[in-house]
Amino acid sequence: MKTNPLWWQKGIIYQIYPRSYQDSNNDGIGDLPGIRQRLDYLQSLNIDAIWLSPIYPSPMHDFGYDVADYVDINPLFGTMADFDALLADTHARGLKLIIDLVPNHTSDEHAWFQESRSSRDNPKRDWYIWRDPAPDGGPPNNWLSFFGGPAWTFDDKTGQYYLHQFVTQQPELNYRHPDVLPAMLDVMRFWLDKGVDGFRVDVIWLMMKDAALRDEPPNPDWNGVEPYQSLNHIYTQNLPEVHDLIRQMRTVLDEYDERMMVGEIYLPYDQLMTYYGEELDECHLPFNFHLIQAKWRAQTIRQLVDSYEDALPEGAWPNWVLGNHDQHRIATRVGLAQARVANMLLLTLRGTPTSYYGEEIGMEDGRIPPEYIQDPPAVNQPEIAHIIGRDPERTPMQWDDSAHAGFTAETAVPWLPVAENYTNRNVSAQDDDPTSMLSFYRALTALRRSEPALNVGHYTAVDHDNNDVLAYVRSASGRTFMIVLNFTGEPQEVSITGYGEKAPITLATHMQRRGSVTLPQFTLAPNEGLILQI
Ligand code: TEU
Ligand code: CA
Repeated sequence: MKTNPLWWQKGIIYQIYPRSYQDSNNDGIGDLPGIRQRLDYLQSLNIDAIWLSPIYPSPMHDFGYDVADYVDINPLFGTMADFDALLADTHARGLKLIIDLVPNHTSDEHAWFQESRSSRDNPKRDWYIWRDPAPDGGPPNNWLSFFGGPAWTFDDKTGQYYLHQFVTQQPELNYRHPDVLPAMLDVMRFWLDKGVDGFRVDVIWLMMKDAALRDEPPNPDWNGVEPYQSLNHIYTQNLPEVHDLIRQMRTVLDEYDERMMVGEIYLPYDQLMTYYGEELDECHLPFNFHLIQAKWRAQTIRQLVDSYEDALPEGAWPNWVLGNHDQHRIATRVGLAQARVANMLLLTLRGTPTSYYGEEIGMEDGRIPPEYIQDPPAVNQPEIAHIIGRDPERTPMQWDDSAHAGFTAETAVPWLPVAENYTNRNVSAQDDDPTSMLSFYRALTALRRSEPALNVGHYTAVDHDNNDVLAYVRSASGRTFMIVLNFTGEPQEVSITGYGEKAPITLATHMQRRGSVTLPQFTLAPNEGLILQI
């Protein structure tokens, strides 16, 4: 068991996509005063930290991940005074606030890029990655954008290409230039001085690129769907030099009390672990996205949890994620009934859980009519928009059954349409229903908070012979819970030996279920999960 756990180890992180949470001024876009109005609700979820996706000034080509100024607030979201008020109120309630930091690229409207593109001899020219055209006039190499097309755009004024692995309007900073990282560290200090508790760092594993800009080799396993996946990204991702940058970022955080960073990193476990740092001197938490990517099978998840636990370096703290603003929602991926099992898993595994707004009420992906599609990868690649488009998981929070689900005024036009199921899938409808998904989520988070076994205790897998059921034990200070999860829509017979006979049910996905089970022989209902006391 972890002794003296820090807030980001013991606590639950809740991600808010600010555009979609609560609109306070009826322009159809969520904002900071809107979030502030919902602090009662946030507190009622028993979460510990709020992470806000970017709120900086931005032309919104990538909905805020194209930052035009790192030290200000986008007027769409409010003012710096609104931010300060939100931070103060968040802290007053004992909650932490994590903001998104997007160091890999800026907006093309950022002053740094404006200078950089103005002439080849501008002092900021090499703050970005510029290269001459290839001999045929085309891009300098074969690198691709995640969002379709080449990763290079030609700039007429100075006759060179600049690198961008996302939209054209997101030029990439050059961290091989000695002045770039210090500028970003100053950005971090600006927010840390204000009192923010941490950063979620965007695409931290992409921050360094091959100095020689070599062509990337083809990916032999490409399934032919997403062009970006057709190359093996050995020269644009996970370069060894990135660790030195991350260590320097960590050093800044360590100048303050108990601040943290969680890095966005999509990598297999062996490589993911290197982002804790050899001396645990890099990311406090490198995001573990494997529950999002794995097949939803008990066996697969068991293997994934065990291999993660095994791969964790000594002293490194684990974390788990079911969804985010880039991924189809969990309730859509596994179904509404199974989403309760998924939440029980997330909130009983060892390690910091991150919930994506709406997961607590079982929000599903919205249906986006073609004329509403806004996400750049979907706009750029209409043939695969239904697969890679991210608008569906970004639809407005469903608060009640009034027009636009209470997200914005009836007369306003929300920036994305509210999901059709909002009339019954909403906070208000679930609030007073003791067996709703929301009540279940609150019961889970309350239990996790009150039981050291669940928030900081040991994890042990439990062997038994039903391959569709995952079972494990969490324990601390003499208290032990067994979690048993039915990953299927069929009833499952379970037989667990070695843990005694009768085990009282502490919490069940089907909340009416009470009493106890007989461990050597019991039945789980379809999509049922139980937390048992051992
Ligand atoms: O995402 C980076 C990233 O890897 C995603 O592009 C992901 O691969 C894709 O959405 C499919 O899963 C981060 C942000 O989370 C994303 O919203 C931004 O668009 C992107 O960086 C650029 O900043
Ligand atoms: Ca607004």
